Amino acid sequence: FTRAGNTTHTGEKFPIPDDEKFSYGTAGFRFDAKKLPFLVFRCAYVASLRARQLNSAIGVMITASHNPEEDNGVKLVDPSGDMLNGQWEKYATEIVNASDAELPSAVAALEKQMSQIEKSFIARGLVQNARVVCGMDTRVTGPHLMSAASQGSALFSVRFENIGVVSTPILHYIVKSHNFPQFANPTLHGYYTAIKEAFMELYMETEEPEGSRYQPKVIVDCANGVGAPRFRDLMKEIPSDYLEVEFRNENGRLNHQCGADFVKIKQELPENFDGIQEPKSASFDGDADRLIYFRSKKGAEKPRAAELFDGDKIACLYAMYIQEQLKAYHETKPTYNIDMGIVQTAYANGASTRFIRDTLKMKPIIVKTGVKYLHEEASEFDIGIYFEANGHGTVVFSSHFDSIIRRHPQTLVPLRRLALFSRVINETVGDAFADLLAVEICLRHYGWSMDDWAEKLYRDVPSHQVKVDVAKREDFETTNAEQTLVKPIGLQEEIDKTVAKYKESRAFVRPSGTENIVRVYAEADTLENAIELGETLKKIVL
Ligand code: 16G
Ligand code: ZN
Repeated sequence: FTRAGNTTHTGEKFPIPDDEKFSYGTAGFRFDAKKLPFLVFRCAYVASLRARQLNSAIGVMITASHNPEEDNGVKLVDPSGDMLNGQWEKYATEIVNASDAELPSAVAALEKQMSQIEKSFIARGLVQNARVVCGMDTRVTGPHLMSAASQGSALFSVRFENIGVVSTPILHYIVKSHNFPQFANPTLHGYYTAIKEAFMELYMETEEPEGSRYQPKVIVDCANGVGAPRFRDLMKEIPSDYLEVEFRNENGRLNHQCGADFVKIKQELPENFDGIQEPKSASFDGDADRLIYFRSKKGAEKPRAAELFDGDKIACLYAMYIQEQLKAYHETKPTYNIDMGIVQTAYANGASTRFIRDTLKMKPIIVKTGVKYLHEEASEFDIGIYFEANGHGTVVFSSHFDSIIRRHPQTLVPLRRLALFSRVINETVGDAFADLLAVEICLRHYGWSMDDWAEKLYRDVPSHQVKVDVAKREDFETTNAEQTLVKPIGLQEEIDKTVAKYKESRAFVRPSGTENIVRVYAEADTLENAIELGETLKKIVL
């Protein structure tokens, strides 16, 4: 039996099995693209209600990121450019799960949550800033879903702005710029200009040390996604003697045998990068919010094996650079300190966590998987660096940092660097383009080649990841930032016993938040042992 079916923007009835419940996951709603039209249509109502309530711009991003080409997804962006507020994730879930018949009462219930003041603003028509800003990735299903979003917003007469094919971080940036005009011009060009100018100024403030082995060139794997057109646009603005970018994987099948997720999970070179070593290579994912540097692994048995410079390596590079600049500030014995923190997930390579603790003398904070958890925790600091090992991450800066560093002309070079670095970075969310430019600045500052970057920070502990198909991922529950299983009862003890048999080992099992599977992560002294440990744990979980 199915619910009568929900009407899409084209008036079709989309049948939904009675027991199917959609939930707003870590990446919004994400499914086979066939299911998406009515979901996007409904999400656009929610976005337009929130836009009216706050008299602000709200973002809608149509993307399924690194997932297969056939999938698509939708997520909402709050006026600050951050991810959607948790309470509104619940509202979105209620609206999306209502049948056609239930919809008016679900919308009325939502409107009832608004305060009297908000309602009176709306009643008096004081909603001139309300708008829904919608972007999409390069998937063929994007334009149809864009029209679903446009018609969903039209139901509440909220202004709709289609910004076309953009990366997810560009959409976040433009939403923020609409609401904070001093931040940047709220257009694609505004984004390019702001990042380019900050990069070029910071480049001028960077001194390459004598004997530098830095090479100003990167070969970029665009995952056949949005990085291809949009990073090309951005790089047209930056002279090639500052940085030369060679583009690969621009027009093939999206995320297929390429892209940051492929490279990270498989630890393998993407298509069209056979045997590549120098100068540097990097992969974006399909919507360009992840960045992984890599090169061909020297002396590896597998011919396509890749050595990764993942989110952890990027985070540590940033941390080292920022710490050095910040030192100059604290040496002036200022009245107010500027604190700095670093946030990771359980997937962070053990060696990176040790490097942060022992060399940088910082206390890394470990949180649950999902950008919003990292972002939230990083926002507690004046300078909060966060990265997932998969290459998603950024640096966020507090208003305290703003008032001390960013809003004043600085005489000290390290402080000018900090101010500029904060503008190269896209604070709203991890941004592969901005992150790549920031990495290049750090490498140039230290005069490092890939060899240097590999050797001077730390060596990764060998790791292995496995997916396990289970009947119900809900049977698995974790605690301790996902590092300990509390359900099924007894399983954690068995995992612990197995892990104890390996040297330098660490492992955890957690249910995926995006697929109906359980993931196993294992580290050990050698790659063979990490693989063996991972596969043994898989058998235990099954
Ligand atoms: C989503 C998350 C990403 C996380 C991944 C984990 C956002 C924007 N994206 O893609 O941060 O690493 O899910 O997937 O939050 P998993 O739960 O299937 O392992
Ligand atoms: Zn992505």
